[in-house]
Amino acid sequence: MLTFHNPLHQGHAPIHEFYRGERVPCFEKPSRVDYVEEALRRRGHPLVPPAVDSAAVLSQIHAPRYLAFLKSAWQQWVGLDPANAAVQPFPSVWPVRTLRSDVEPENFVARLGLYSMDNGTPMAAGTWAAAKAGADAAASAAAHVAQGARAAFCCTRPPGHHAGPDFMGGYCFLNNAAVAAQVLRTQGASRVALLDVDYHHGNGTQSIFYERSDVLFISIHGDPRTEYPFYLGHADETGAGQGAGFNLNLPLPAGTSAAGWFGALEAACQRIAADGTEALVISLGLDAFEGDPISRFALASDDFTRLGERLARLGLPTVLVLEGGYAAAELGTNAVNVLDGFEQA
Ligand code: OKP
Ligand code: ZN
Repeated sequence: MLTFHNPLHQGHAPIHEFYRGERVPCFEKPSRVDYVEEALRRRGHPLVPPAVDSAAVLSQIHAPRYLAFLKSAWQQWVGLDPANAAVQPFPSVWPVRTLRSDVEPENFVARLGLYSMDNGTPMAAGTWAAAKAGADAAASAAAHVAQGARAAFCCTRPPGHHAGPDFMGGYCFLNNAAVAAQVLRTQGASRVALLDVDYHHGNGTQSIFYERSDVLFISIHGDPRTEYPFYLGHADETGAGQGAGFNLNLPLPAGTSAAGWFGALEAACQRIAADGTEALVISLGLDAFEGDPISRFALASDDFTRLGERLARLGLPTVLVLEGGYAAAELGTNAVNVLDGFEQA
């Protein structure tokens, strides 16, 4: 399967994040994608760089002031003090209920909080360039499928599905899967389904499409009552306005077995098949893997082959976009198992 890779991902290399109140090495690290690229080459999947500039579609997905902030955030940070070049910025204050988010503060860390949902999304010097090239790769994969390819893979980091209209979060800055869905829509598919199989609910993607009926969002994920992102992803979130009925959350308890997980996948696939869907985007997180260090589902590597087979049986033009998955050494095998299962079905 043709893979659009992100040639700039290594420039996004923050050193640490906070975990249980302590600073720990980042789980979302460059070697993740290095492992996937190595497995793609070994198993015969061609890799090409992005061919499309996603700037126009990004402004259909994200708010202008958020994009403007993200683009220049690192320069703003280092402009405060040249020594900041060796320091990661973290937000420490957020405009929650009753506080105003319409006025951009002049203080950098306050602006960072305005545009963040958590303190778990560290930045580095190359973050904007890496995130933008990833969105370009997602747009490229979608354009390739819109032009008639059966499927394409976007192999990128940082991931995207927690990034909402105007905020970053959960290691995500730009919503690559939303970009892919939007490109499919504007290039001919009148109804797109976006299925998110990452362990964590794709809150950003849900919010981007919550009032739209042209993009059906479905997510299988750890129950937000106990799992990140905690504040979205419940079964009673079914869409609003024009989008009423076009959002389907399938939360599962932490510890759910592979059999339980595939039951939810079957429900998701039946809804996609019943919906007049013309094109499919998969938010391909691989952290439902039994060996994932921060997640609690139990898929084995072979189960990812079965996932690919089931997705292929939907018979739809399909864009797969890499999201999470933190068992880095197994990530290549698990990701390429999905692609091979898809192609062999
Ligand atoms: C991103 B994706 C706390 C550590 C946990 C949230 C997990 C983000 C997962 N700072 N951070 O959906 O794989
Ligand atoms: Zn995840």
